[in-house]
Amino acid sequence: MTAVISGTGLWRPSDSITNDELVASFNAYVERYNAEHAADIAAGVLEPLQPSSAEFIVKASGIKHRYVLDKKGSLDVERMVPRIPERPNEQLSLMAEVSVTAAKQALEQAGRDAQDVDAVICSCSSLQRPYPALAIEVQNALGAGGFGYDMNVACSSATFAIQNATDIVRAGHARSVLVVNPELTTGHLNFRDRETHFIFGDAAVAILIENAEVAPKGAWKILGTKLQTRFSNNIRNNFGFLNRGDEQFRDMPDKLITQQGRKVFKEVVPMVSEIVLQQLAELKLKPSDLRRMWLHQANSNMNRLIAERVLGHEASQDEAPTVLDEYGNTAGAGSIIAFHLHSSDLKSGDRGLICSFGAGYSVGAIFVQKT
Ligand code: CO8
Repeated sequence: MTAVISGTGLWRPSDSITNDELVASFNAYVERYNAEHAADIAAGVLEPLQPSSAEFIVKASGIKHRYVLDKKGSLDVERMVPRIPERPNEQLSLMAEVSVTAAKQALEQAGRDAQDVDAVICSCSSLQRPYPALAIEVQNALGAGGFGYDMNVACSSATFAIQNATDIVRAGHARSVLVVNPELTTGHLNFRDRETHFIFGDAAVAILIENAEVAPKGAWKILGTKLQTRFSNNIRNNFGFLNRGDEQFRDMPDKLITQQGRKVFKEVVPMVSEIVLQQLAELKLKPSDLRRMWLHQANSNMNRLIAERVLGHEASQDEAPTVLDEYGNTAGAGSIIAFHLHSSDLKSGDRGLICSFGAGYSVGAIFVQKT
């Protein structure tokens, strides 16, 4: 049985932050911190904080701008945390709401109703709550049937869920599986950390995976998938339900994302390019058979290197489109945003690669062909 991607959808917040705005807020915080701790800094017992710079951010990452849930709270030097009012249990939760918006677009693109959906997978880097599953809330809000469950594979959340959905369709358990990937990353971003404050943005995507027999023309046949993980502490978030058992460490910065960016860069680039090349060979395809690569959107220099190692030449924007300049790193959603915004011009028979990489480490490669 063949599985296809028959629709995708995208939600993004209306608030956004430029690098200059982000750096102005961060540097105001640094100035204030250093002034408040001037005596300890002068006595050599405390290191002064260093300012951030918009030039560094663009050069090191390619990011110029990001969409965020709450600009005011994120930039307010008194707070530097998005303000996200809690909702009563009777109201649709925020993550379900943004997922439903993206899902409706994906269904519309595929010409489907929610009643056609037999399963929902909600997969993302940070789930809003442990249970009931967000996927079941989305299933209920849409009026879909079947079953739903949540999963988390950090930046590879969407691609790993596509593999799950493909397996469900191939096994005959469902004809249409909806994957939603709500990445509200700023809830877990430390806007006071110079190393990471500029990296992430918020977005949600949805992908409809269906049995090819019921899918519309123009859907993307899934030619092959490859997942790989290798343990690393270089991207880590220690937030979890056991934290409340140790008040001393409960609110420490390691309960937000921390990373050794340089190490990640060096270790992940070879890992991704090797997996893609191996899988191409297994599918009896050549790199030149790939019309386009929709790569994870973490760092433009990283994507340039990966694309070059796979294709054997520097990739153009047409071969490997970038969206992170506008969206920042939206964790699992990045490669799907690139696919959603930059795939409609491809023709029947064109092949491409959706590829994620991130914490874990985790790599997900989905090879597709337009029908
Ligand atoms: N402004 C100015 N200078 C800075 C800044 C800043 N903001 N930050 C660091 N510097 C300084 C450093 O201190 C360093 O100074 P020195 O040379 O004196 O030590 C210098 O600039 C160079 O720093 P780096 O070596 O760290 O700079 P890099 O060129 O490596 O760039 C990056 C840093 C951009 C972080 C880069 O390494 C990178 O993008 N690496 C890959 C990271 C990656 O792909 N991560 C994947 C994360 S996604 C994921 O899986 C997580 C999912 C969870 C999502 C939810 C999160 C909220």
